[in-house]
Amino acid sequence: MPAHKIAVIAGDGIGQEVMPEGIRAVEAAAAAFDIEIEWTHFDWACADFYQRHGEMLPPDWFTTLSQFEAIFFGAVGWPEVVPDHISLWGSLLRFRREFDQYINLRPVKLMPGVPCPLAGKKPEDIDFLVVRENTEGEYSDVGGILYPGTEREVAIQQSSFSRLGVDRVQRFALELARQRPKQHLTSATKSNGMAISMPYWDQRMAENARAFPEVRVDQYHIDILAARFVLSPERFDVVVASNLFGDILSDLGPACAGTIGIAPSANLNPERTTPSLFEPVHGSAPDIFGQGIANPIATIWSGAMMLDFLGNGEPRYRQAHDAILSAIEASLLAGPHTPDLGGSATTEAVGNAIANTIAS
Ligand code: GGG
Repeated sequence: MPAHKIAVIAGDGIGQEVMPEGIRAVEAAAAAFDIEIEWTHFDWACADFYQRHGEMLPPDWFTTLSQFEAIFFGAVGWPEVVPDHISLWGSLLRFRREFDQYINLRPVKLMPGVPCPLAGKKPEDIDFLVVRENTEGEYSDVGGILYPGTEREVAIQQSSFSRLGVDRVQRFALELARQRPKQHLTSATKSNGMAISMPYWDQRMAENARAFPEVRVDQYHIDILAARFVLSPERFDVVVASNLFGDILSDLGPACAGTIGIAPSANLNPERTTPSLFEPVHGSAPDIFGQGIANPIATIWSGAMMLDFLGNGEPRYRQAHDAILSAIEASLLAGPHTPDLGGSATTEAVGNAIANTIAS
């Protein structure tokens, strides 16, 4: 088997600190299951690629990255150097949109050993998937400022919900729900307040759901849905949401499950015509960068999702994924723990412990 070619973009802030641990864990699992990975590193970040070039990416980035099967990504954003909307639109959002990674899959799981901020919840109570639309919706750079600098100044921003974009994410979520024991899908909407896009989202949901009669579909307005995440997370199995709603829910969910520091994500092009991208849900966290205390588990778990994706159904890749998940569970139960989980361990110590467990 030729080696899988993976592009690594550690990016900004704690992305630099967690990525070596992500790679270490994936390498340990790959070695245990006879999988070969070839890593190629790219220094595309705010500091200091943007500082030197005035752009987040080189002109040939699309051709360069197209040669890889997947991208392992850390974090983007360093507001001291460049405003966040410039860095996000200059890199991560370009990957998602131009590689048509239209599914952002974000598992939310209360892991054994992680203190849950919600009273009385057990690991079996919080175990669901957020499927976020990843290429359109409220994430938009269409619009402008009218009458700038005057009293009539007005900012206008348009969102877009295409039939193709809405249908493909809803059908992906329906299919995912169909394959799970509970066969339950929750759709996030706000059709009482957003009078065009969200009724359209709901209408397409009703139409798409017809092809999946086994799946029980319900829908909630985003405000009460957020409240239900906190009050009764056991209600959820698969949750499908637009780009912005999905972004918010997939931070809220992991916060309900103890820490965003362990939340993974996969930005998928399900057709595999372009590379998919795997990254922790968290960002660059300038407030803790440089202390070596960032939790590497979100990146390690994202690496496990990447291995599973690379295998495309091949059992040893699933076993490699499962070996990483077991090692994560062992580390969450017995330590060491980084400060977000109440411990004082370093990023490297947690990464070491997980890699050693995988290799043992
Ligand atoms: N590792 C992900 C990351 O750096 N995220 C920064 C961020 O602001 N992302 C927004 C988004 O996922 O839409």
